[in-house]
Amino acid sequence: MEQLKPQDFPALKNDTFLRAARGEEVPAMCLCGCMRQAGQILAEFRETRAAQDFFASCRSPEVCCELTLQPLRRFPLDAAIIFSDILVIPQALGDGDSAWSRGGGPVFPEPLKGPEDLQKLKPVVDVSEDLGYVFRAITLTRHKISGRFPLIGFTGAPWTLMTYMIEGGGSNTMSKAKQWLYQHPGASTSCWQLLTDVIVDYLVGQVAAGAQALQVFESHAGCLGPQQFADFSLPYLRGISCRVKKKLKADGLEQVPMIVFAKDAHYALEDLSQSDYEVVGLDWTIRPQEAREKTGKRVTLQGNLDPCALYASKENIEEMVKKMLEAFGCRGYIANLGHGLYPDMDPEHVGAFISAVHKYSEKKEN
Ligand code: 1CP
Repeated sequence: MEQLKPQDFPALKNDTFLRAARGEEVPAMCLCGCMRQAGQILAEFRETRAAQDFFASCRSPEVCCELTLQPLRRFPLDAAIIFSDILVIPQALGDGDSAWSRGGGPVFPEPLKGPEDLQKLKPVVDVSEDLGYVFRAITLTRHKISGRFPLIGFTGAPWTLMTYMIEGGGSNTMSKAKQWLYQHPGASTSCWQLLTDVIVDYLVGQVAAGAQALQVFESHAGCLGPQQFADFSLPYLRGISCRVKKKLKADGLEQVPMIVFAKDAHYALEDLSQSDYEVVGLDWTIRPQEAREKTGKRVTLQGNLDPCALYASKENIEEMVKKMLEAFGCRGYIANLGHGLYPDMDPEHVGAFISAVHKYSEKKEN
């Protein structure tokens, strides 16, 4: 396979997503299928994925490119999100090849047990060496997209990544990770600083490779309260957006819109809308009006249909989409789900969601 270079990309023909992200007027409401596991509902995706283990898929630019494009072949979406995972960063900090494996979900067989285990992590990650496979996947995919829609890169935020590194996988309570907040605040801070440094280089590297927007997932914000979020998450989210923007400028790269999604952190929406992100993602547990009141006109909002609404009949899905679009209005809004899809969801119901967005957004004035 020839090595494509991150230059001479085909001209972008559909910039609806990028314009909506920047709060500009768009001809119709924009729709982005960019939540985790979007492809899992498709037979072709499951087939491609089954051919190798999860992280082997992430390391193959050709496989990532194919998995990124499969949902876009089925559905008329306005943006693609690169196939990868937030867990590639903890993996790069650990012992590379064997640190993570997957059964029902990602597993870290030797999670951090106490502050002394931080010594086991690499003190510096060279992103072009340790995460260069993601950059190559982005470059290849951007070329293959041929300008039909923009490509979004992403990362996990420090707190969310640290929960996986301490819990060793998913957890309902995050009690082991939260124990660190109370018992080892200094070590927690060192860990977040290390993660933030890697994340900043990683995001800038994604833009250099061809990413046209960036999303930061703080998926485990919900187990922090308002004060803990203010102390342990927000400063790092702000550090990431501010440092990425500065570094893009210093490196002569284009500025790209940045999206922050802090699941269940409604109490922080006002702060998040003042954190140098152009877009704030919403889960489904907040009313659109309330989210607008808290964020004003400062940012574009993205979301927020309950993914489980896709288990409803197609008629009901259409009705729910109509209500959601009326509540958010067209300007400064990107239609999406409030979180990822589940593998047992019917692709036809995803199609009904997307058709409903097109039907009702095209009718509306901005
Ligand atoms: O939809 C896509 O395929 C886009 C690529 C993508 C993204 C944006 C994947 C592929 N993962 C992610 C982000 C991600 N990964 C998040 C943030 C978004 C969110 O809150 O959902 C998180 C928390 C993860 C961690 C992760 N990866 C989990 C959850 C574990 C837990 O219990 O907490 C799981 C199950 C995965 C595996 C995974 N990543 C991606 C896919 C398609 C899958 C499913 C497994 C597979 O394909 O075999």
